[in-house]
Amino acid sequence: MTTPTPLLAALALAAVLLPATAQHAGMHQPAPTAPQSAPQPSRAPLPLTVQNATVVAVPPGATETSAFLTLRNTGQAPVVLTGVQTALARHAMLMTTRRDARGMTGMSMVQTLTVPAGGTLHLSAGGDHVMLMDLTRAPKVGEKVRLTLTTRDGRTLKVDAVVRKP
Ligand SMILES: [Cu+2]
Repeated sequence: MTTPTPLLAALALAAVLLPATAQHAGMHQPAPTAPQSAPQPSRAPLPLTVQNATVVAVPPGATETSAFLTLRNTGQAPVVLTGVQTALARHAMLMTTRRDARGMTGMSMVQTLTVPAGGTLHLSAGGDHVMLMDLTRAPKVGEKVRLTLTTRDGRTLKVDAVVRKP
């Protein structure tokens, strides 16, 4: 006996509509392994400036946190972020937060986030953000945490984010 299609549809819908807390507790998938790009010393640096890079301080024993920053693209082309890595977390990923038709907020992993040409991408609480899962240690308030962002064209941007209380 095969499972009826409506059940599968309902399960898929439930997965999409889970609230943010449930997403953070259990729905995160391990980040896909980012392709290890070879050193590219001759590539031009990314036309990005970084402001307010923050890792949110969490209590001892916490297993995950978020990182926020503002990226400004001074270039003529969009910059597409495809991943993030840090020694602070075994899994780091790009996430977005959306409000559904019923007003429920949920977050989901996304493959890319784009900094528009001449524009700004705000990574913030309640919006697009970086998720740090399975922390390797407790971040200390005031310390700097290195985040390495990867772009679709294989370049990287190293960001030193400061651990701050929310
Ligand atoms: Cu998240």
